[in-house]
Amino acid sequence: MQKNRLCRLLNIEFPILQGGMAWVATGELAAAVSQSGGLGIIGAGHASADLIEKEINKVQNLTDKPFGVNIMLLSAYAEDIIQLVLDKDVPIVTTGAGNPGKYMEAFKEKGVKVIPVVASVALAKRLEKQGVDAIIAEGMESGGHIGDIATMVLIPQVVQAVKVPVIAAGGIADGRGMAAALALGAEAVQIGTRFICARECTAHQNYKEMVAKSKDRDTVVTGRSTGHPVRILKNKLFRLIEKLETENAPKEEIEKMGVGRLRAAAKEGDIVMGSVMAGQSAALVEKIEPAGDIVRQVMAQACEIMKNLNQVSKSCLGEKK
Ligand code: TUI
Repeated sequence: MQKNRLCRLLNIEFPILQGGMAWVATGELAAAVSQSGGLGIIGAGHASADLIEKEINKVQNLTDKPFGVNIMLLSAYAEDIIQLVLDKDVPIVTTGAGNPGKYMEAFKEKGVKVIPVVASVALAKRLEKQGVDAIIAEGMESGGHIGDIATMVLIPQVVQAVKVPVIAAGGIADGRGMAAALALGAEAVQIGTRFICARECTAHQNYKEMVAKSKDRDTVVTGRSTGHPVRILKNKLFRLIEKLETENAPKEEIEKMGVGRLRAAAKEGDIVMGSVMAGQSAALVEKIEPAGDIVRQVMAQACEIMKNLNQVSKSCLGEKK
């Protein structure tokens, strides 16, 4: 069967990218996803280049398949990570929380494929002009740092506005979400939250269990007042930040409250005062299972749905079966 445009661009088998989640998407998870035919992505987050170099080495030792690194542009180490990615011949970069425009030339010179995450149509258009290879359009259902438009309406608008392939992210955890995203015009999906519960994911067991047990109304958004909204699972940290926000505490005080909290949750298992970032799709995640099983299940379910929809459309048009 012919691969779609995005699979050809990235040289992967299935159009499924694993979200580059800071402190959660380490080399072990990225390697497992890439080895299964999707695209594994290491999340650099706020980590130093030394730490991320170790994660890149892990992936390069575990698989020959393509993989990526997500560069969080708000990080103080962003430029060090960019240099690292260039030095280590990482084939694909995704970026988050900013505009990667000024680094495009350096990436292009080395043949690195650049795929920014955007949360708006305007930025998607601007980045297409700057030569990005594809765009991840991320709806506000996502975990972590988010924009304010929902996936259902963001994807068709971005698809209409650009010619490069669009990857849908935000709220997608299974084949139903994938089929919906493809119906909206996306050529691939990025899945984050469900991969937190991959067996190979090195996030603390407490974090994984909190995601697996969560229900529809368990995620909340903090930091709207600081201009950096972040979706997390509700806990004591949320209640303290919420109190500061309602008291109109200074922005610096609210931001200080969040420093180091994601690492505490993901690495030390502090799910009480840690920042347990997760998307709304956490409610759809039920168990901890191998990353390869997740990739195969999502693909199989999406294909089954699309086959059934094809039947429905034929019967709507009055065609004989
Ligand atoms: O980046 C993410 N998700 C993240 S980053 C992160 S680490 C963090 N820790 C503490 C505070 C804040 C972040 C956790 N989750 N997703 C990709 C994403 N990018 N979502 C939204 C955006 C985005 C938002 C605004 C991209 C560009 C942008 O505007 C840039 C511009 O210049 O217009």
